[in-house]
Amino acid sequence: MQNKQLGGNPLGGTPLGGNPQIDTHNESNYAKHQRNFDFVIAEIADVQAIIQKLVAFQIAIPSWALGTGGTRFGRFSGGGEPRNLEEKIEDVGLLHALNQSSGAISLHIPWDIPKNSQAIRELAAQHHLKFDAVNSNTFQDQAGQALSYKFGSLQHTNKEVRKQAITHNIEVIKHGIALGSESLTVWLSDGSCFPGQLNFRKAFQNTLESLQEIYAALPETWKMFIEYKAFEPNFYSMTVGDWGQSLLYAKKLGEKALTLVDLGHHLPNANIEQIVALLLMEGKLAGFHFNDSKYGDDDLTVGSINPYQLFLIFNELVEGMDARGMNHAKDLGWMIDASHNVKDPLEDLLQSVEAIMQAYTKSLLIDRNALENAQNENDVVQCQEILQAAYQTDVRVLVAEARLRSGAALDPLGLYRERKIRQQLIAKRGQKTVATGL
Ligand code: RM4
Ligand code: MN
Ligand code: MN
Repeated sequence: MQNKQLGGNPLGGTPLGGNPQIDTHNESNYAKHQRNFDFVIAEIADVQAIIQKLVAFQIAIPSWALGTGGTRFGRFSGGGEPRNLEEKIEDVGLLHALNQSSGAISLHIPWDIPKNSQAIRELAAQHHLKFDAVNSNTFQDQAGQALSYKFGSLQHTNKEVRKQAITHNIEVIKHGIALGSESLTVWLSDGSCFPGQLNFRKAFQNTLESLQEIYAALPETWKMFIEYKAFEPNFYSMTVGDWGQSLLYAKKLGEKALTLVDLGHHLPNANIEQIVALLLMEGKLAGFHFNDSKYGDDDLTVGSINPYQLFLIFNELVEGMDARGMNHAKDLGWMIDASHNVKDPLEDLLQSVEAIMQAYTKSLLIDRNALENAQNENDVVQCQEILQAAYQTDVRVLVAEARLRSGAALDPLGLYRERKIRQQLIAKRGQKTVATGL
């Protein structure tokens, strides 16, 4: 098979259509796909409108998810990991060529500082990628850093430490401006590990004042996403520990500040769908970090543990966004935040994107009028039937049809394996490469 390696993409061709390997793959899978599609559309109203929404929907890929995630006990590289930012962009370009739903990359600074922003922008554009939110990092000390974040960053009792963390965030905004990003995500590990360690009120006020300085450096069109997390690495208190605290900061900061929901950052059994509904109602939902979890911030593949919860979240998202006349694809930030030890990261990301697309599709199938009527009648049984009817529908063929129409592969994971892409990456980059990140 011809492999032109255009733009470093092992699939060859350009990501948007005209890709010989994708075309061949789609031709050989087309007949089966069409049979399934004809069967499913007979049952579904507004199929064309749904497919258009799926085509438009894009999920950003974090630059730190392209290597094998480590735990504090070990890290087992899978081989062929991207060695630099350029190769990370190539990997996301590859994902996007395969599914046409991963059209953006989110950078974590300083893990991925662009040396030449213009060249990086051009490379991303070749792969039809945009730059999503930039992420600051004040949860680790970097080599040569003057002051330590051991006892927090924006909350720190020492003004000099706070100043250093503020300066870092402003630097991150500058990198983002150079790349064409339009939002800054702030996730803080600040908090305390033991009772009495921290004055909660002062920690909040210091954090707020620090965030205010960062907020003041945001360009006009930018947003600040404030991500919360219930515990870890601090195990007694987190200074942005839940959506209430995040919302409090966001309200005090102003219009550009919004709350970011990471699915793995709640206490067990939290009703995330209700949180989402209320944040949307307040116009304060920034967007998502998708992943799945069984216990905590597990960062497992989206949909691998609790796909029904993901569907219920999308139910609230679609209902709430439609109520506010929002554009599903553009008005919230959609990003994956997952990374772990045992899967090929690219396969993992293909699975995550697919799970998100399926949950979104199912939520578009919910009979909204019938649900509203059943809710008004307090017909609880019927409410459940309506949700389940959408959830139990096999929508894989609709997601595949959207891919087909946008020039992506009918079966991205199948094609990735068929073409032995990981082996190609190992041949090019080596077996023992280690991507920057966690
Ligand atoms: C945190 C949080 C942030 C991510 C870091 C790597 O738990 O989810 O979003 O940037 O991990
Ligand atoms: Mn996150
Ligand atoms: Mn996390």
